[in-house]
Amino acid sequence: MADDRNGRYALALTIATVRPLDYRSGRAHRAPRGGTMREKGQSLQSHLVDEVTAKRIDEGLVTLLMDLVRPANEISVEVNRAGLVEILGFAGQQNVHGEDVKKLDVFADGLLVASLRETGAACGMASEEQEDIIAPSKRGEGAKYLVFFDPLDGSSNIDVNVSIGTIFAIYRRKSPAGPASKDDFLRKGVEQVAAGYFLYGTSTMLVYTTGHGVHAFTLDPQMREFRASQFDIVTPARGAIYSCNEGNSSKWDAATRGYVESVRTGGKGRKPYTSRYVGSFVADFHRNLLKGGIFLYPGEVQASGPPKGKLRLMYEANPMAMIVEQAGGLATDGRGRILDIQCLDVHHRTPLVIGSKEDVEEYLSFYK
Ligand code: AFP
Repeated sequence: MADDRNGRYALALTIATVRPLDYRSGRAHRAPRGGTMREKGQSLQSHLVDEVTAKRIDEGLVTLLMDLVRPANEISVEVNRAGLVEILGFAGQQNVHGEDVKKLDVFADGLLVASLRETGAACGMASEEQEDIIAPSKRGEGAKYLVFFDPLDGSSNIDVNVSIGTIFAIYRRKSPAGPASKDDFLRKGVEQVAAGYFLYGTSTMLVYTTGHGVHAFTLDPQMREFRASQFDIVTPARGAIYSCNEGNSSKWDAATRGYVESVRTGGKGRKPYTSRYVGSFVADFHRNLLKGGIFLYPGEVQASGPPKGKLRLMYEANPMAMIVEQAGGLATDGRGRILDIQCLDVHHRTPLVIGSKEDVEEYLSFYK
């Protein structure tokens, strides 16, 4: 942890030196052997330091992840206060204190960008909220990583108090220096070095992967600290849940309609699947990751060319595809692996079918 070009690793350095107390027992954590101690209740910072010690990630990635964690912590507070907007004022207006009130998704975007620019851990950013690539701060120009994020996915659910989330994907730059180039952003998901999401639900959770398993951390609302709740998540090989907006079924291709009909009605000695659709991708994905099942946002059939998807490749489909594959599942656009799609534009859209391995394989069998 000695290399500290921009003084950015002070936090990780402190954590490496002072071992935190165990969350439940109050005992100090044992020094990790080979940096692989993974215990429920371990703080996120402590876990990330262990990952660096085990050489699974580097300090630059720790800084970047913590740059996402800090705003997510604040977003979580604001999401909980969202109902008060009714009382305190609406977007574009002033609240009772005479301050401008921003829409929550714009507010979340601003927090993430400011955090990433402050430490200079990213050489570029792309956000669902902004049309253009976001330039780094001066100190970020030498950073190794660039990041995509959807600051508040499912934001149409804010007004009705339903779970929403922040999704992120991190790539290593290809250009040698300076702000990330356009080519640094036009990548395949298979090149992601890390991906994850924050779920603002009954608890706030972080689920992430750096290609070494999928780990979940839950925010302690008192301490405002993320604590490990599950390491090495494995998604069931088959589920009994299907998640899709069936109101769109007339726009789907025959294979997709046939598949959804088969899981909806059962048959072949199998019970019908349960339908569960929140309309917040993070919430639908998280439930299916833990319980097993399949999420579908198929493309709309066009007069010519491939079906047109709604979800965004770089900050919805790819990060979740990396997580699901790490957990033993699959993600496809109906024609191939999501992670192999070449991004053509930072806001590229794709059809997406994602979830338990056997369920996604069965979906694909309807194309044969
Ligand atoms: P919003 O962020 O506009 O609410 O969109 C959410 C989303 O991108 C994704 O989170 C949902 O799975 C999907 O769209 C829901 O789309 P439908 O409302 O068309 O079912």
